[in-house]
Amino acid sequence: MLKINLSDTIAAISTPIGSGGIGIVRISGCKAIDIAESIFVSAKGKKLSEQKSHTIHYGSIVYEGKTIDEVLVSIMRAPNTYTCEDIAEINTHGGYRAVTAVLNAVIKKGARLAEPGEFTKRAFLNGRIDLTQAEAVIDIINAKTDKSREAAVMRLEGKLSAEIKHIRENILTMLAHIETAIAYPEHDDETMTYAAIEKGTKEAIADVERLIATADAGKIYRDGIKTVILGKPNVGKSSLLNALLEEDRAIVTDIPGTTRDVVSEFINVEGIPLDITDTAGIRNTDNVIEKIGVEKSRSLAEKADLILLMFDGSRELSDEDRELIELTKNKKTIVLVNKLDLEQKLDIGDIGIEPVNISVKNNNGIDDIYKKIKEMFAIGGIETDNEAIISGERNKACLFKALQSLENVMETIENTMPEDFISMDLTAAYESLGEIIGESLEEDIIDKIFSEFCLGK
Ligand SMILES: Nc1nc2c(ncn2[C@@H]2O[C@H](COP(=O)(O)OP(=O)(O)OP(=O)(O)O)[C@@H](O)[C@H]2O)c(=O)[nH]1
Ligand SMILES: [Mg+2]
Repeated sequence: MLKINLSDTIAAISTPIGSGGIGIVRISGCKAIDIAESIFVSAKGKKLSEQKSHTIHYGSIVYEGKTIDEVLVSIMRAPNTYTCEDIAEINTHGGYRAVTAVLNAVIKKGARLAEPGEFTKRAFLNGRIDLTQAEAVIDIINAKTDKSREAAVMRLEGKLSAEIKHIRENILTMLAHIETAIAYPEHDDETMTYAAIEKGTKEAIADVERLIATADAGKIYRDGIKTVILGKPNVGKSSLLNALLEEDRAIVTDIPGTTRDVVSEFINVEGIPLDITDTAGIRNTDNVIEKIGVEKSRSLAEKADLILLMFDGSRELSDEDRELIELTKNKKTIVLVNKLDLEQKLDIGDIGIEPVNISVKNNNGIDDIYKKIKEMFAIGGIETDNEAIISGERNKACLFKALQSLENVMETIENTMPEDFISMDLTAAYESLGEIIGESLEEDIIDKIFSEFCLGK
């Protein structure tokens, strides 16, 4: 059982730090409305505690005799709020000083500074949302493309939870079946029991496998495809990054060894987020700074999901090029031959992979790169609007654990081992799936999940 103190009232700035149209201080907990009232002077002399739920009030925040800002205060009473608790939101003019001064006053009046994600954590602990939905909130906040956001919204709406619950119900039915068989052996027809369990387990396995199959797409929509542009110096890597971003982000010169530090950006390839990195051209060099850059390029290449391996079509294949082919041979790689506008001297046969021919200078062939990426990651086929997509390593690990337990069940049946074994593994699968929605989870794991949030959410 979780022992988390929900009795105190928490507060935080819920808007980004900086100048903006408005800044919001959010307060949640049983004293939220009283605390807001203690520093609020209504323009019409209203008392917040006497106002209806889900109403907005105009006035000022006054603390220790000084007016801090002109504000609008929204009050929302439990249980129909984000956290299921009383909430007051103070809308200030969005300057850093104004919001922090209001937050300080709120804290002095008895609220505690909220931890990252604590508002959402309360929504979870108060039972309004389950863990897949809470995680979906983080994913919506961090969504890099509309497709990423759509996939997360589906989880927030409970599509993934519904699927997990369906599989768990199936497992529970089987468990009940076994318990009855064990309790009333005289009524037990063993072949019947085994046949029913086998059918149910097969179904559960198929359901879990289907969800696992969405994990790659889920990861891509959430984190983006980690893409690294690799090549020897001067082939046009930084030029390609700039072309993809449609802005002059990286420095381009005709001097080999221009890029020393890595430059990373997100680009949106028809809904697929690409986390793309331009690297220092790889070559043997005595220059200390360049050497560090080259080492970074190598280690980034190791961790990448996708490598755009670039060659200069106007030069013959060099030892550096061959070294790069060797370095990337076990990676998902798209070979690009650049500078198609110049006289071609590169012998493609040497590379052994069908390349995409481009000229960054003339903006030629860039669409072919996009096409190739979509083909390679085959995510055109996953429809974010009608399939639950799992996201995050935690969920994937739980699904794999459940799958393993279900496969153990099948083995037990094949070897006609005692029903107790089946019962044990089904229970394990049931619990692993429960971890996804946040049932039977340890407190520290829950804390870790919510610490990924930003402040004020
Ligand atoms: N003709 C021609 N020149 C190009 C093309 N793409 C890039 N260049 C030129 O090639 C030179 C090198 O380009 P960069 O983008 O700096 O090359 P890089 O691979 O980033 O080089 P390093 O950072 O040194 O590793 C520049 O002078 C570019 O203008 C192309 O498609 N055709
Ligand atoms: Mg460069």
